[in-house]
Amino acid sequence: MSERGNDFVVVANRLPVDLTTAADGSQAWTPSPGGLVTALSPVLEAHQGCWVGWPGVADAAPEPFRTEAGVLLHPVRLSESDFEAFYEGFSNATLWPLYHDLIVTPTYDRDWWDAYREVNLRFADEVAHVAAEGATVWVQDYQLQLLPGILRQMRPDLTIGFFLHIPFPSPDLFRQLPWREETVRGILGADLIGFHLEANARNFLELAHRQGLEVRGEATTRDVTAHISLPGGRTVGVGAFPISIAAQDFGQFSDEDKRRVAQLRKDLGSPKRIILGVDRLDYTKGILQRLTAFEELLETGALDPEEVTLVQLATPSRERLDHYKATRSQVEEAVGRINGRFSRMGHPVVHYQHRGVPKDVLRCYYRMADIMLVTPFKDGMNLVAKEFVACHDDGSGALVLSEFAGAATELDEAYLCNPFDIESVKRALLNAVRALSDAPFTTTQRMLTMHEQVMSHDVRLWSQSFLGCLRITRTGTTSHAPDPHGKDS
Ligand code: GDG
Repeated sequence: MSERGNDFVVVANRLPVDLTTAADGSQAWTPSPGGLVTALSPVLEAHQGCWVGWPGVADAAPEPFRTEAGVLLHPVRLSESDFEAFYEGFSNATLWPLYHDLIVTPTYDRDWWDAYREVNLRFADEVAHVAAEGATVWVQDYQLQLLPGILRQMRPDLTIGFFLHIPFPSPDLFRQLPWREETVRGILGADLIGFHLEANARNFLELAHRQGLEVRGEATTRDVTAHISLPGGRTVGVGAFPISIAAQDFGQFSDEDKRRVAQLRKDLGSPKRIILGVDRLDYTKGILQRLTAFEELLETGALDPEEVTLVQLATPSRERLDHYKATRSQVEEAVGRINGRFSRMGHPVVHYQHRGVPKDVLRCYYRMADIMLVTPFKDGMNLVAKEFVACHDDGSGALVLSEFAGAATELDEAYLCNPFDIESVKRALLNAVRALSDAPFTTTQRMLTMHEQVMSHDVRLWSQSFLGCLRITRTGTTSHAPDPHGKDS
């Protein structure tokens, strides 16, 4: 199998594979398609594409292999200590809290930074190995911010895009980072830098301006009208590209699915209203705050425990980090307390599950829920909000959404709230509950408007618009940036 000569390379911290164990104990690597895979598959497939990433298990790496659709998966090996310092440490205990506006205090550790640099270098070596002359490389997310700069040095022939999936903070926060110049230099190795929101892009442009670089134009959405000029003459485009979901995959409900939805409702005791939360168990997601709001509404009698049930699905995440352990304890304590106060035997008012569910089951939960509670303190986009909306093509249901989620820019027909203000969360939740009974025409209109927005702005549009702009940014050079429609191969 030829590993060189890939015209289009995606690089992400994680490879889209899982290590699965069969009944006989044998282990195999199996592709695990997620949103990013769905978005990029047409381009990857049309261009002999290659995906470079860590397979998710320390000190193990399968041989490179092709998926059924012909995409080459190329693993990068990380040791247990790389995982601790690069991934858990610098990525998730330094950058994650800093970029989410200091919801918890970031740790600045020099050894973690060394590991971050070293792992970015390793990724760059692997990419340089698999990318064809003049190939396009699309680097994903905060774990790999140095990669564009390193690759630019190693392989000036490449067209490089970089997309950040989490928020980019204001320059006043960012300047805390002891390695801020090197980080910005790394990102600026790209030809095009994409953020979810114009506000994130503006933060980056402001930072570049403060570092003395020439900035021209304003950031816009799905377009490149802002540019940063670097000493030496290279120009970098900056724009907003709001990510979305494979909307079609969520919205289609067969009769079998509908029976499943009805059964789920029955399993919960057929309450009048079901409120749902679905999150990775992360302190940015505001799970405790939404539980507190729910508890206070039960306490005052604004909500009746005989009529409402809250279901919280919390997928385990970054479980070895202290802030994540603390968040889990607080959430589970609140669930226990609320149930202790307001449940009857056999009828808990909060159903809590600390494990994931398969995607086809998750769709049924979304469809079953009357109200979706999405209350992050800060979120780059939040796909859960869009997935819920995609599952309500009939206009049923209502979305309570934090103003601090990127999705609020597009889903402004949601019941918006400020998660830092419990009264605001209570108000939005109560308004949604009441509107479903008192103003069904309004709630239907609001949901249908959001549904139309999500269906017409899916993840395909995201990847097409980014890659289209990347092509334009490199126009006049020897770029072979792929046609985003996958037709030019
Ligand atoms: C980062 C940014 C940005 C959750 N529980 C289950 C499950 N999920 C899936 C959801 C959704 C995904 O996980 C979570 O995506 P979010 O966007 O909500 O949040 P992050 O994980 O923080 O993602 C975020 C995103 O990157 C993309 O750029 O939107 O702002 O933080 O797709 O469906 N899936 C299954 N079972 C579960 O129990 N199958």
